[in-house]
Amino acid sequence: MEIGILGLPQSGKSTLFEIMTGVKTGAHHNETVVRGQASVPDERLNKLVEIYKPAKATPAKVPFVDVHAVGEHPWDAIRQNLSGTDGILQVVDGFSLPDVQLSLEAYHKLENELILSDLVIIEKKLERLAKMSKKAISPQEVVQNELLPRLKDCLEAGKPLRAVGLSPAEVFTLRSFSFWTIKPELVVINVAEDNFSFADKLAKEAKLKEPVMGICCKIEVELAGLDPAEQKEFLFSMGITEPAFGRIIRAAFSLLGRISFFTVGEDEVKAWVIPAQTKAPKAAGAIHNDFERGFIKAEVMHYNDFIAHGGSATQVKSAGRLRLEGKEYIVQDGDIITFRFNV
Ligand SMILES: Nc1nc2c(ncn2[C@@H]2O[C@H](COP(=O)(O)OP(=O)(O)OP(=O)(O)O)[C@@H](O)[C@H]2O)c(=O)[nH]1
Ligand SMILES: [Mg+2]
Repeated sequence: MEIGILGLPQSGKSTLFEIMTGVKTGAHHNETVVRGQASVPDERLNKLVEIYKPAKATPAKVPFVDVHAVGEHPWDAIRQNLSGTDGILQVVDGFSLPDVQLSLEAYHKLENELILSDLVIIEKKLERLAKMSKKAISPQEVVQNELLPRLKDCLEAGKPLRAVGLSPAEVFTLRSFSFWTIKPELVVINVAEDNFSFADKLAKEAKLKEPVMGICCKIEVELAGLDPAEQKEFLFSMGITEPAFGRIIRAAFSLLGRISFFTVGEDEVKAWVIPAQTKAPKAAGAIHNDFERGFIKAEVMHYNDFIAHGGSATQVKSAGRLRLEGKEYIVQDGDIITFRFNV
């Protein structure tokens, strides 16, 4: 799961990227994209670490990409760089222009550039297909040829492709195009420190289909520089319950349909990110290919059961809540799993 951070120039993308990943972009200012990893804050992982006291604790990681778009047609140049990106986070300047209409215009300005960039791709492909002989067109292109006109209509109406309501199979057929606007999008309004309610106000008035949330990057930067005790005090004094970091990651998880499961032991307690509805062997494959290849069974207890039974796997077992699951088991958010495999 990788998330690309897009936004108009000087909207606060790099600031947000640095808050999320800790990677300073200053050293990479000549590069159009910079990659980094955000550690997923998860109270459950902290609790498991408290109980197991492992040598190593590893939170789940979510890759983010900071994008610095310049020039005439920047999006076409960046498209391939972000082809593996699962979602887009658009940062909108809500601090220098605390006016709903102006911020919305800023949002749509970038959105329209992305729509236009996708449209050019479709037009080129349709032109090429029209010139090809029937025999030279691959079966996949036949499907694309049927789909693309519908997508073109959508873009020409000023709507992103995610508004078309494509099936997962159709999205799969179109993956080689790396369309911008087919990706799920989270809108993050970068608000001024004295205007927290601005994002809610914008969300209410704009009625976008995409989820909207507010963050004050300036405050979050200050926050990141404090130790945990000072952070708590600072948050309390600002009337904030938690750093925006956690809210953004959770929103991204829900937008992209991701869940976490855990592996535990004396050596390491670790959280893993997988798509919801993943079957046990595939989840095992997130750890190691051999685990998937040689999958036999998954020994599963749910985090909630584990905590309800005093953090004792033995008690979970005697209560009959430790399950042995097979290949068809769909891993649930909060599962604690030991994989049995044979290679
Ligand atoms: N007042 C205020 N300024 C901010 C905030 N967030 C970012 N800035 C300022 O806005 C400017 C741009 O921030 P960046 O994070 O570099 O923005 P960017 O979108 O990465 O910019 P480019 O990569 O140049 O397009 C910097 O001077 C920041 O200090 C904020 O929440 N409040
Ligand atoms: Mg930047």
